[in-house]
Amino acid sequence: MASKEEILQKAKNAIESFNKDEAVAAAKEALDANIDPVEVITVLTEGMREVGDKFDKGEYFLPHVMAASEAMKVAVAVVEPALKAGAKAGDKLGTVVIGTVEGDIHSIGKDIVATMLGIAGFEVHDLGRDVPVTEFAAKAKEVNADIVGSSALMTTTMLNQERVEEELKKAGIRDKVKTMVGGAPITQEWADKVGADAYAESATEAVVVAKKLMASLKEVKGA
Ligand code: HCB
Repeated sequence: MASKEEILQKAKNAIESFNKDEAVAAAKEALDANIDPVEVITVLTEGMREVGDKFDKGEYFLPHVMAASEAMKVAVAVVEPALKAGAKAGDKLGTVVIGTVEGDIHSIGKDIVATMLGIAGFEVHDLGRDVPVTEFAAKAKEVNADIVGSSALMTTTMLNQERVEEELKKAGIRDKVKTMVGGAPITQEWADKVGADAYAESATEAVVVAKKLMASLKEVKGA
């Protein structure tokens, strides 16, 4: 029987070699071997990052990236039910509105963040990708959100995270919500620059950050 490390390596390799069948098989094998689904998602993400790095270096081209994203999607779909099954029942931690900003169709990372927040106990309203900046504020108002999370993967679209902040102010709810920004080009410096309340580097960190934001929101509201 393959060891845990071997199975996880297989899953990562499957993404890096854009092999959907192997990605699905490795994800299933991981679940059968009782490997924590969060660990599986983490290695799949690492695989996707490697593909991104190779794309950056000119070793891979867009069709490779598209094929790798497909492999990532099907593997995540295998693991997701197990992640959800492990979700803690109990009180809702808070309400989150999340989406990838206008002009940006990258959704893999945002999807993982949305899933992990849901599993942690947040009510998540996922607006999808290429979301008009006005929609973040409108949805936040509609569902009385505690946190508005935005994702941006391109230097050109990250500017729209600042516009999300502005729209929340225009809607008169900026002081009622906490904001979290993320995505590959995003940094803490960027979060500070646009006036976001927090930056999260990964989906697991997004959960930690969201819980901290809830605590600070409760302090502000005196709850
Ligand atoms: Co895309 N792409 N792409 N792409 N793509 C990037 C982002 C580049 C950096 C690649 C490069 O040139 N080096 C680049 C952007 C350059 C720039 O900054 N200006 C780029 C480009 C240019 C483009 C197109 C314009 C290419 C073209 O058509 N010529 C086009 C975009 C069109 C558009 O959006 N209008 C495009 C298309 C694609 C796809 C469709 C082939 C595919 C996306 C599939 C999909 O998402 N459904 C794709 C992919 C996969 C990538 C790379 C290779 C990987 C992105 C990814 O999924 N990473 C990426 C290279 C890279 O990022 N280095 C490349 C894996 C996930 C798990 O990581 O960072 O997204 P993540 O998310 C993390 C983390 O950031 C955090 O948690 C997640 C999980 O741990 N997080 C949050 C994310 N969002 C958060 C929100 C929060 O509130 C909190 C935390």
